[in-house]
Amino acid sequence: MRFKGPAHEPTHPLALRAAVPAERTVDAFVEEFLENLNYVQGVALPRSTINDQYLALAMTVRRYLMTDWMNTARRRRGAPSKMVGYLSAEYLLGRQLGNSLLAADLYDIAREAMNQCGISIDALRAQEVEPGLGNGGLGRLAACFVDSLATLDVPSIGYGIRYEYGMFRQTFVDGRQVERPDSWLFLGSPWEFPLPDRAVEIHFGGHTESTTQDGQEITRWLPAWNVQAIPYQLMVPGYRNGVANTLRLWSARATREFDLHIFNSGDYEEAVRAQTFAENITKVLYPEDSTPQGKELRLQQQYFFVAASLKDYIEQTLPDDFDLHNLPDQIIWQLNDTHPVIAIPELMRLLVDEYGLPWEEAWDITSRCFAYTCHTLLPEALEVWSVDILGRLLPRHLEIIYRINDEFLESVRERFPGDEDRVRRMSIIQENPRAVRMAYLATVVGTKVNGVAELHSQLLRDKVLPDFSEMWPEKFTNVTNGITPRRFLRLSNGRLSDLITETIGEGWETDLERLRELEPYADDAAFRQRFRDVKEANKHRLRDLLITRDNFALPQGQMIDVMVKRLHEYKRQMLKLLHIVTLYEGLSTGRLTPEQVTPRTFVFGAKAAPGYFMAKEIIALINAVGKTINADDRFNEILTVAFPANYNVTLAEKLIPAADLSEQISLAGKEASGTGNMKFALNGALTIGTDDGANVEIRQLVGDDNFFLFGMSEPEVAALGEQGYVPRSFYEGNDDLRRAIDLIASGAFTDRDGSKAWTVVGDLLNNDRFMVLADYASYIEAQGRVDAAYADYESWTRSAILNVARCGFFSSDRSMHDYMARIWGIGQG
Ligand code: 26V
Repeated sequence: MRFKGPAHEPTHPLALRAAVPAERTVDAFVEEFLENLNYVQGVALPRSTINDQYLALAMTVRRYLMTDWMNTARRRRGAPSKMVGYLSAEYLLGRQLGNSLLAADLYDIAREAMNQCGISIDALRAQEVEPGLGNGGLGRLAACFVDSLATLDVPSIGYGIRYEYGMFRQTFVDGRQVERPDSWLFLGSPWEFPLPDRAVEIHFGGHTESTTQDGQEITRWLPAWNVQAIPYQLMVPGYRNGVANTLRLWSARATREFDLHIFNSGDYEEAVRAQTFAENITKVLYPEDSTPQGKELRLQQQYFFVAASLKDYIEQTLPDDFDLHNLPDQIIWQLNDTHPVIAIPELMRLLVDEYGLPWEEAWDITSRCFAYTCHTLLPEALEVWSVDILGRLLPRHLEIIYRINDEFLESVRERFPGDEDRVRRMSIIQENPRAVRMAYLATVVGTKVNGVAELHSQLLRDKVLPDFSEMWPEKFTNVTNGITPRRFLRLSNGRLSDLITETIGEGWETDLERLRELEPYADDAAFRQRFRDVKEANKHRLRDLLITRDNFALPQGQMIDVMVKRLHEYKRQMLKLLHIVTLYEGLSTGRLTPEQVTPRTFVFGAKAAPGYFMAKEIIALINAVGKTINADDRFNEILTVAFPANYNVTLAEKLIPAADLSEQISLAGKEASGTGNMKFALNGALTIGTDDGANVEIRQLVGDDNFFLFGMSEPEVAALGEQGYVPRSFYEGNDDLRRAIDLIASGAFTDRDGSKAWTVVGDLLNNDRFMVLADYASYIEAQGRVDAAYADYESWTRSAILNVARCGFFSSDRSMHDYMARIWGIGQG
C-alpha cells in the first residue's frame, strides 16, 4: 500500500487554506475546552471526572499546536532539504500537558480559563501518566534532542516504539523493589494520533533463495511470518516558534491474514495465539538488564521499528520518482546506540533486493546514510546478537552482515598485511560464542561515530574501538550531551526562571549561554537572598509533594543531598550509603557530636533492572539503613534518608530544583556522560563528583571552587586495576570505613540478620569491581569540604549562582548544533 494523499487537488477554498490558529483569549479557550468536554468526551462539566477534564484540556492545547504542526509539514514539503531521521528504541518524554502549554505560550490563558470553570490546572496536570518509554539517560536524551530539533526548526523526524507498557512502576515491599506494570494508556492518551491506514508490513523468519540472472546473483528472502506496524504520531512542539515536528512511534498488530485465519480455521485458539504472538512485539519496554543476550523478542522489536521507519520514509516520504542514489543528500539516520543498528543491513537489503541496485552502489549509499552514537563504556553493555538468533529471525540480514564483514576484513588485510590478530579483533562477527557485534557493524558502516562527552569520546577512541580509530581517525568525533532548558528549567523551576528573566530579560530559554549575564549577580547580596528564597520555596514544594505522594515528611532546614539515576554498581550508590552509615556510626558511638554534622536529608531515587540481583540488594539495604536512621529519634534533626519509590521524569522535575547537592560519583571512566549532573548544576545545586563523563566539562566551566572533586582519575583507576586491586586492604587501612562496613555486616540495619547485608558488603570486600572502597577516603574528605562550604551559606549561594550562570553550554540546542556541524552536514538551524 502506498499512501500519497488525494488523487485530486481539493477545489473548495476552505480546504486549500493554511491552518488557522484558534483565538488566543481566555474566552476562546474556555469555549474550546467545553466543546471538547461535551463533544469529544461526551459529558457536561458538572458531571465530568478529573480525567474527562484533563483529556478535554489536552485536546484544547493540542488544537492550538496542530496548526503549527500542519504548517510546518506544509512548509517543509514546499522546500525540501536534507533531514534527520533519529532512530531510538527509547524516548523518555515526561508529561506532555505542561510542556505543550509552555511551548504554545498558553499557560496563563489556560490557568485562567480553568479557574473560570472552577478547575485547578495543577490537578489536571497531575492526572497525566507520563509516557515512560525509556530506561534512563539514553531515552531522556532522545526526548531532549527532539525538543531541541523542533525549537531549532531542523527538518527531522523521531522514530521509535510505542510500548504498550513502558518503564515499570516501582514499589517497595518491606524495602525491596517490586515491579508493577506501567499501564500508561489505560485512561487514554490524548497526545497520539493513530494512523492505522498508513500501516506497513514487516517480515520475519523463513529462508533465502539465490538464483543467477544474466550472470548476476539475485537473492530473495522468503519470510515465514509478518506483522503490521501501525504508526502513532506525536507532536513535538518547538518553543514558541510556530514549529511542531513529528515523533512517529510504531505499534505491532497482527496482519489481516490472522483475522482470516481465525475466521476460516476451526482452530480458533491457535489463531488467537498467533495474533497475540504478533502483538507481543511492542507490548513492553525491555528494562536494561544484566544480560542483554538471548532476548529474541528484543531483536524483534529493534528490527520491527527500524524496518517500519525506513519503509515509511522511502515509500511514503520520498517522491515516487526519487533516485535512491541521492538518498544521502536527503536523509541522515542517527543511530541512538546499537539498538537500531539492524537498520544498516535493512537498507542494504532494500536497495539490493527490492530496488535492484548493484551491491557496490547500495554500499556507497548506505555508508553515507548512517551515523552512530555510542552511550557506554562498559563492555557488557555493548550489544551482540548470536548468529543463531539473528539467522533464524533475519536470515537475509545475516548474509548481508557476513558479506559486509568479508569485504571489511579484506580491507583490513590490505592495510595491515599479515596482521591476522588484528583481523580477528576487528571482525564484526565474534567467535565463541558466534555473535554479531552491533557496535562494530555501526562503526564500519557509519559515516561518523560519536561519544557523548569529551572524556567518553576519548576513551571510546583509545580503549573501546582503538583499532577502528586507528584505521579511520576522521570518523570519530565527540558531541557532549545536553538537556532541554525548556523542561528542566523553565517548566520545572518556574521560580528560578522568573528570577532569571527579571534579571537578564527574556530569551535565555533558547540562548542558554546568556545565563552568563547572571555572573555579576553572584556578588550581589540582594540577588543572593532572592536566589535562596527560590531554593527554599522549591524545597517546600518538594515537601508538599512527598507528603501526598509518599506520606513522607521531609524535615525543614536540612541540606538536600540528592542522588537520582538508575541503580547500577558502577554509579556507586553504595559510596553514598557508606557516607551515611559513617555519620550514623560516628554519632551513635559519640565519636561525632551533633554539632560536627551538617543536618542533611539524603535523597535517593533509583530503579533497578528486574533481573539485576545486586542492584536490588542495594535498594533493600538503602531502605533498611533509612528505616533505622529515620526511626532513631536521637538524630532526627541531623540525619534523614528519603527514598521515594518510582523515580521518573515527573519526580525529577520536583526534586532537582530543590537540591543543594548533586551526587555524581561513578567510578572514573564508567559513566559515559550523565545528564542528571547537568540538570542539577543548571538548577543551582553544587556537585560532588568524580572526574568522569560530563562532570569533567561541568567542573571546567563552573570552576574548581564551585565543584567538589574527589576520587581517582581514569588513568589512576586503570593503574590500580593493572596492579591488582585488593578492596580488603582499604577496609583494613581505614578505621571509619571498617566501622561502617562492620556495622552493616552486623545486621544493625536488617533486623539483626547480618546475612541479609552480607551479599552487598561481601561483594565490596572480596570483589568491588567499581572500586567503592578505594575512593571512600577521598569521598569522605570531599564531603567534609561540602560541610565546610555549606556553613558559609553566602558563599555557597554564590557558587550555586555561578553554576547556573556557567552551564549554558549544556543546552541540548548546543548539542544539536554540534551534531549538525560535525555529523549531519546540515548547515543552518
Ligand atoms: C546497559 C547495560 C546493559 C547490560 C548491563 C549493564 C548495562 C549498563 C549500562 C547500560 C546502558 C547503556 C546505554 C545508556 O543508557 N547509556 C547512558 O546514556 C546516557 C545518554 O548519553 C549517558 O548520559 C549515560 O552516562 C549513559 O550511561
